[in-house]
Amino acid sequence: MERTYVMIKPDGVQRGLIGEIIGRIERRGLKISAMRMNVIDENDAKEHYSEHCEKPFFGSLISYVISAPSVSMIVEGKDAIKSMRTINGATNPSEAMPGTIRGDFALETGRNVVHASDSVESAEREISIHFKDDETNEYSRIDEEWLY
Ligand code: RTP
Ligand code: MG
Repeated sequence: MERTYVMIKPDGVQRGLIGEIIGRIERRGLKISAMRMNVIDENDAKEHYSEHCEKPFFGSLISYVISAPSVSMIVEGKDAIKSMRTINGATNPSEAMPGTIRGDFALETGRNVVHASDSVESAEREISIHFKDDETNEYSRIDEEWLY
């Protein structure tokens, strides 16, 4: 099993899309093992997006991500990293397929509703930025035996 870090960004929270997004993750069969709503600390946001620190959009990306509360989650399951990226859709919503979160709910790259880690290394790095070890939960989903 793999785990990944998922964020419902401030626009997703402010547009009332939390339930919609969590519903899609749960219905797919992925398991949410940690979840929190908070305004992300500015230094944590900069650390989270450090790969983009030289990009022209870095400043606006950081202000956007800390502009209001976001929802942070650890999501687990088979190929969780790739599956979550597929559920989210392309970074630029105009290229995101209908049926994906970005393809159904977004128009702008700078307001694209959700984040998910892009590799095993990114997932572990991002989880350690946003969660302490004792914030994760172990439990069985009742449908696990049909999913796997
Ligand atoms: P994310 O990290 O948020 O899941 O998005 P991603 O992997 O699909 O895309 P990434 O390249 O990592 O970009 C991170 C976020 O930066 C904003 N962005 N703005 N040209 C632009 O103005 C631009 N490019 C990227 C987006 O919010 C993107 O999700
Ligand atoms: Mg990314």
